[in-house]
Amino acid sequence: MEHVRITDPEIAELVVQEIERQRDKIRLIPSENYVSSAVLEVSGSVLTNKYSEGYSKKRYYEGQQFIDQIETLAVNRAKALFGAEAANVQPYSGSPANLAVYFAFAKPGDTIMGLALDHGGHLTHGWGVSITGAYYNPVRYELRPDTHLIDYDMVRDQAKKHRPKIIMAGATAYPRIIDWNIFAEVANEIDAILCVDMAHIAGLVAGGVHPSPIPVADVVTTTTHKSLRGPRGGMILMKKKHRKAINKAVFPGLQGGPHNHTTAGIAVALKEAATEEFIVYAHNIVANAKHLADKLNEKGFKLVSGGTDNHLVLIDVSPKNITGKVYAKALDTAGIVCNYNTVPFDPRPPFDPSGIRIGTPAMTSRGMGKSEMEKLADWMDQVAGNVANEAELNRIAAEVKELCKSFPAPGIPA
Ligand code: DSN
Repeated sequence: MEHVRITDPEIAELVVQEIERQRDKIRLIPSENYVSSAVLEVSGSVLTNKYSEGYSKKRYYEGQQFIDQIETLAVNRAKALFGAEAANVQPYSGSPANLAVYFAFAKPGDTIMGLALDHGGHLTHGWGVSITGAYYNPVRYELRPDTHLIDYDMVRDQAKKHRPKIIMAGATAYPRIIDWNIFAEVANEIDAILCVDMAHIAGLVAGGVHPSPIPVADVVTTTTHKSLRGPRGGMILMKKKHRKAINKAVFPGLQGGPHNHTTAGIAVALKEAATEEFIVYAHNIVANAKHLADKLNEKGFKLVSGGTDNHLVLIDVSPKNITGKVYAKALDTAGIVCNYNTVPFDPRPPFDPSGIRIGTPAMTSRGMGKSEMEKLADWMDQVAGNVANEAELNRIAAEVKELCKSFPAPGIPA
């Protein structure tokens, strides 16, 4: 902060406070993580000064001697890590990546199909308030009311009835493994494009703890900053036959110049994700989530689908006689950060729903393991019984801070 402290002390101070917050709290938002110092370095580099509309060797501006090499490295590493035939690393994030897919394969008014937002899907899977719900004709599939697992019969029935151009698979709040093969069969039956949005689980796929959608999907979109542990950005992996259409949709269809500092950060993160260490990390994310889920179950928490297969746990806190929002805010005061979330078939509104969503990618990056998950479950239970007890929440926050000291976060000075 040495330079910004002089130019803009106000912003410098706020950044320092955010560093301390990330250092001192247990971060359980399942879409967040800690990137390495190497990723931070290139993300904050002079690459931010360069415009590079186009693709390697085919740009609209000169001076691409090094940017071309950086982008080519990122593309090649993405293809190698995920076994993809082609990759585009330019989408600014997950939503633009999904938009590019719609733009490539559908016209406004065409039917698209995705998992309903209130059942764990994303806004860009055709939800009404999103451009994807407004410009296309969205149809939804849901979870089964008895198991809270994806209703694959409904996927098939809806697809046959509405014949969407694009089927979107993937979720933002689904704790179980998704069967990509069923989606691929259905897409084949109606000649639709299958797009898998693997944003939440990209790191798990890279580490071999979630089946990969790459062999069966036409295109796979992802953010790069969740379990994959890269900078904030997006990627599209695809079959070779779709490369032209997707590249055209990203640029010039949807975006201008790529964010080269992010592209370099993605390249570095992909190199990190191709290591043995990352495979161990991915396995630990899931082991931690399962252990935390078991401990929460023992304490009488009601988990959606009963537990987890991945990095994420969705909890219905209504049996504890609190709402998700009240609980999430109390947890935050106690130094444990999550987000409130609807649960399937939630009678409550999204801004004050019945559940919270937690996940283990960030705390696993700090090296936390089984015994820390047990402590965490204890604290979460104590918070649930003391949501209005400021003194108790502050006591827990102090204990959380003390624990965090033993687990330095990547990219953050101790
Ligand atoms: N905001 C992301 C999440 O938290 O899941 C999805 O884009």
